Amino acid sequence: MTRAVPSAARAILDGDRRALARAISQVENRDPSVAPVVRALYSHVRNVPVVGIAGPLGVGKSSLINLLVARLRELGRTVAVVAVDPSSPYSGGSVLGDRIRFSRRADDGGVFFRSMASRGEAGGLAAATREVTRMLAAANFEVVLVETVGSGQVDIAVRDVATTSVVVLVPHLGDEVQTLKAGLFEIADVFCVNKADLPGAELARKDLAELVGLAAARGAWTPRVVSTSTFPTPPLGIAELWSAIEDHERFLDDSGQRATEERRRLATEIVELVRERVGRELSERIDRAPGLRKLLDEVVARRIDPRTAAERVERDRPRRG
Ligand SMILES: Nc1nc2c(ncn2[C@@H]2O[C@H](COP(=O)(O)OP(=O)(O)OP(=O)(O)O)[C@@H](O)[C@H]2O)c(=O)[nH]1
Ligand SMILES: [Mg+2]
Repeated sequence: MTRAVPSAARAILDGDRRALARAISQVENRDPSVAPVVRALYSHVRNVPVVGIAGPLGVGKSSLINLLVARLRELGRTVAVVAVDPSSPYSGGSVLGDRIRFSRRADDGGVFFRSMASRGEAGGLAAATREVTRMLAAANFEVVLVETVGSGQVDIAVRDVATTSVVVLVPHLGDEVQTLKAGLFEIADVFCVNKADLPGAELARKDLAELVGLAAARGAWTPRVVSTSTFPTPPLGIAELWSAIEDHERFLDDSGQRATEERRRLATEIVELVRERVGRELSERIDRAPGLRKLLDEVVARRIDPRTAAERVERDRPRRG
């Protein structure tokens, strides 16, 4: 079956940044009309490094990204940055929307910055972010950097998005060691001890290196530990940070893990897309469609329990496979 390539997809492939920005907004807003564009771009997506930069608030993720962008431009690579802001489940607003301080590099066509508000759950966010990173790859960016902030849940979803995950920490690891135990440790391919200009940085690096040594190697890759400082000038360790990321990318190719992990991520993405779509559809229908309303009435009257009702809803869905 052949389908016409939508003009927006053509424009994105041809490097039209406005078309790209518009399509990204549509993905961000879960606008279903972007589907033909996403579909048309898919076969043009190349396997580019997607580097997740995660870590607690204020450790210097944005500052590091700024310098990584500069480093990549020095190396002649084009780069796109996506910053994911977690929205507070209480206020519904974006907590950190105004805190990103990327320098704009407005006249450099080889760089693209974009922030995305995180609506919905971490899983749905990961799926949307992946769609966006693929658009960026189709638009010919050679490296994609993704900054995620704070909340453990969002950080952990980084593994469903990134090919290499960098976890940024700062000296005085007290609190962060707890964070590591809570799961950040498992997601890191590279640890970055930033603010190496502050006292205690060397100790922090050694502690981390020791922890990494103690942990069982994950698929034969031992996470690297790099120290950086973005401030005060001159910056330190940025080239080393990029080399560690590249080493991990090379490891993915040499070991065959790139393909295995991409398959796992795609499976997760499909599940999340179905979960999101089916969930949304059902939420809209549950108290409106006559059959479902009746079922809900029965549950309210305590004649059917919610679990049984859920099974019936599921049973009545058409199946496949
Ligand atoms: N001393 C020192 N301060 C730094 C360094 N890197 C960043 N900072 C400062 O740390 C603060 C936070 O930096 P950001 O780059 O915004 O950190 P972030 O992790 O992106 O912050 P959020 O996105 O809000 O989580 C700023 O005041 C920076 O100037 C560093 O290497 N040394
Ligand atoms: Mg930031």
